[in-house]
Amino acid sequence: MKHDRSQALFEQAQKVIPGGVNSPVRAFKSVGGNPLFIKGGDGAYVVDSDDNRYVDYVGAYGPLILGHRNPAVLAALSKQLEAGLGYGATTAEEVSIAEKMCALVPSLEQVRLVTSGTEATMSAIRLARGFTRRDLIVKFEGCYHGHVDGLLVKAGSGALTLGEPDSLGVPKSYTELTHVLTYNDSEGVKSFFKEMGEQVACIIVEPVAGNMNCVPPVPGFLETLRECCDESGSVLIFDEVMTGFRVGLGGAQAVYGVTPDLTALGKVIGGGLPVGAFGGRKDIMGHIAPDGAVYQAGTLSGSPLAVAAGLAMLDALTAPGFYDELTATTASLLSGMQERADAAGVPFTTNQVGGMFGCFLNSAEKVTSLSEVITGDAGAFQKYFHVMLENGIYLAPSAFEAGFVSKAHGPEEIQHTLDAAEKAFHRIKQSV
Ligand code: KE4
Repeated sequence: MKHDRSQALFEQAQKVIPGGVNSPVRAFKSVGGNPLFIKGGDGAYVVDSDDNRYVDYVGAYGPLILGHRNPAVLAALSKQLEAGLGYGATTAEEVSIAEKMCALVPSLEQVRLVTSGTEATMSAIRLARGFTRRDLIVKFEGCYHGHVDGLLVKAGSGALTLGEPDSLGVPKSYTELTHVLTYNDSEGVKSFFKEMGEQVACIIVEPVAGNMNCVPPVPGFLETLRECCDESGSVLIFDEVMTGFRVGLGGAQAVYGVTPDLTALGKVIGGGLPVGAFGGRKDIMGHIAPDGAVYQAGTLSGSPLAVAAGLAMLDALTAPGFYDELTATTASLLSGMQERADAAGVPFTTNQVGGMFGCFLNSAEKVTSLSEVITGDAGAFQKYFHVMLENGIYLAPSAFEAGFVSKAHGPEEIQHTLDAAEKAFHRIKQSV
């Protein structure tokens, strides 16, 4: 495959954009080589600036669960374009999408729209602190909740990818209020809360971790967080920016049957347009301005275009059998890859929840912790990534990102992926 145009664009981009990218994980830093410049997408495919076509498992990092340029989403957007782009005022459609989200997501009694996942988690934490009048927060190592100052502590996603899980520019006084525990370590959470619970404003957790690759909760973990928060009066926040409407219609909270007090959402609800949301118990949300004393605002919150796309998405997601089919397609992909890795004698294991998955080049039975994720063979991942890319499969350029299947991925795309995977595993085997 030729990448001359992407190469030229990258050189041009680096002159005017830091690192040549508008988000670090796109930079290919951990896999080597230069980032692709994507010029379009269609269904399960993206096309780069050199007209190379790839089966896409990034899906804009989760939003494109219907695939690129879904006709219903495009129709809703073109209808909205006829009316207007934004008003700085409330619209009937914002009420409709709030009603739909509250009907679908168990914890939502009220919800406010914002413009990114970072804004959603930042607002939820401020609200939890205002509601409890406490300052301490708890997060988990390897979880990423956006680039909120106080959460860039042992964070995942791009922070982990670049090997900088903490960030310069964040005052120590901010991170001293953030306690980092180990994901899936229920006993560790219990002992921390026994000592400090009364001081904790909130726990924020990815109910399925997707920023240290895909690591589902072990049985009892989410229930432990719920119990600890109930006993200590802390607020339980599920960061479902990635898992919301991705792992199931009601999100991870519906899949696992644990209801948080607040939920952060994003990605899928905007269908690829800038959106986020936070919501939950009415007695907590009532503290948000203008009714309450916790301030939160946004010029583009509830953007009519994002809301139009989101409403079209939610309609499609409520179709009977949508998640059964998405889950089955994802499972067939992963079982096929496991077969080919085993046949090649390459250590390989996978995780899956709904239409979200993780592939690990290591020999753990099942990866349940960050420590197991980072034991993965980085060199093998680089080979895997580039052989897949050269064979027309676009994966996230990081061993710490989850993969996403869309409704547009069918048997042809799965077979194409498995054929590429077979080549990748044999390349890894040859280089051992
Ligand atoms: P944004 O501010 O990037 O919209 O959302 C932040 C965020 C919050 N919570 C979770 C669970 C998230 O996964 C994210 C963002 N996810 C990453 C991908 N792992 C975004 C990709 C990027 O940073 O470019």
